[in-house]
Amino acid sequence: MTADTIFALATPPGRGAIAIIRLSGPGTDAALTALGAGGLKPRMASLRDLTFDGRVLDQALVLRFPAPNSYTGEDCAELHLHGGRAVVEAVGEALVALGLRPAESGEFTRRAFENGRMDLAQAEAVADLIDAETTAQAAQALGQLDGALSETYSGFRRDLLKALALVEAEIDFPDEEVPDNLASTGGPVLDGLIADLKAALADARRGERVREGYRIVLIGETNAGKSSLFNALVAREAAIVTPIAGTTRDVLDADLIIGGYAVTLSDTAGLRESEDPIEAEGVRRARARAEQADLRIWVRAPGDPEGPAAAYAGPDDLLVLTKADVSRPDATPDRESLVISTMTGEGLSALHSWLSARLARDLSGSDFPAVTRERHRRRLADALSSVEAGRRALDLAPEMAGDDLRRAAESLARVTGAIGVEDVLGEVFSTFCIGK
Ligand SMILES: Nc1nc2c(ncn2[C@@H]2O[C@H](COP(=O)(O)OP(=O)(O)OP(=O)(O)O)[C@@H](O)[C@H]2O)c(=O)[nH]1
Ligand SMILES: [Mg+2]
Repeated sequence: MTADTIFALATPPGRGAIAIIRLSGPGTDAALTALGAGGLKPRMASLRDLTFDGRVLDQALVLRFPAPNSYTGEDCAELHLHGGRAVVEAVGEALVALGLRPAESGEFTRRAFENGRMDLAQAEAVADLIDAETTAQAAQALGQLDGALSETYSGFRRDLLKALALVEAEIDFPDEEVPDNLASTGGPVLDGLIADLKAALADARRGERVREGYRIVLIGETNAGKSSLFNALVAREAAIVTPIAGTTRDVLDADLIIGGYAVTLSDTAGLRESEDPIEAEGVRRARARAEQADLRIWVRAPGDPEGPAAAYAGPDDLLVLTKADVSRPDATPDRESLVISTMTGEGLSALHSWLSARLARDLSGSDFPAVTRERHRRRLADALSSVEAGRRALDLAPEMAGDDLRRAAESLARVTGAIGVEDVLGEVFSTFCIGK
């Protein structure tokens, strides 16, 4: 149990109209009283002069949230101060003098989790919502905060526990009172669960890509116009463009938003054999990036050979034919393609629309909430392999299936923090900002 009382600035540091300091813990009411803001009605805003050591610190709007109906489940309060550095500093110093401790990152939300106010997946959603920069990220985080993702995981776990109960009944009462085929009725339940887990895993990349950004990589021959296109898409002269073949060496990344989705766009070295060790390393990196990308744009200038880029551009990737102002392709390629010129701007808005449509196709909703983190995906994959092992055992020796199913239940429980969570707490809360 947490006995100490913490506080933190919940608004961004620096100068602003209002700064909010948040308090949580058993000493909250005593601290309010010591500052001259005692006896407040719960959840009602009251204007008070905050005083300490005979000095007025600020005229503040104070809110008190008694346990357990607060964010953390403990006694909480919010001090809405005038947002000047001196005011915030003076109130912080007074709180320390009163024995309160500055909170660590994520500590408020960690307490909320520990007091059963939310599960781990919801706590992660709080962090994601704070970090959200696109509407899609915010919508996904809100859905997760709402408990939609937790509900999906709990549903998996309920099916699993149902099958486990059947198997254990068979083990505990092996005589005639229980029909011997009891365990086998668990088979269809497990088959359904295996199908659901597979579907969730097949869909898992979608949630992670919405959260972390969809990876688009430009590949092609040297001088194809990759860096020119990169600059056009990011709307600044980010990459060096010259008529010299082999200008780009390092991979250049830029974060942008297309159609409401976060995208990481990468410019790469032209793919060619090179004696120059620097260029050869650039080409190696370009190939590695191309392999990991969600979408490859094969940038090809008039007269460029098929070249090595063809090997990386799959049927689902996009061919962009550049330098349309110089020469236009006379035949339509037998793959999805667009014709552009970064010199005249031709085709750039069509490319933008194409990319928006592709992002919507790959990232917009499906039947159930997307798995948003690698942590969840790992646990689901563990659960799937245990359930599959349990399913195989069910037909041979049900007493063996029990262990597998218990292991699977544990993997699923770890996602939402229902059991065995100590080791994942650090992983989840270390990425939070202070004051959340
Ligand atoms: N006329 C015309 N020239 C272009 C166009 N796009 C690029 N270029 C020129 O083509 C040359 C190579 O362009 P880059 O964008 O540096 O090509 P790259 O594919 O990044 O080349 P590397 O970095 O060497 O692999 C430069 O001189 C550009 O000005 C275009 O649409 N029209
Ligand atoms: Mg380049």
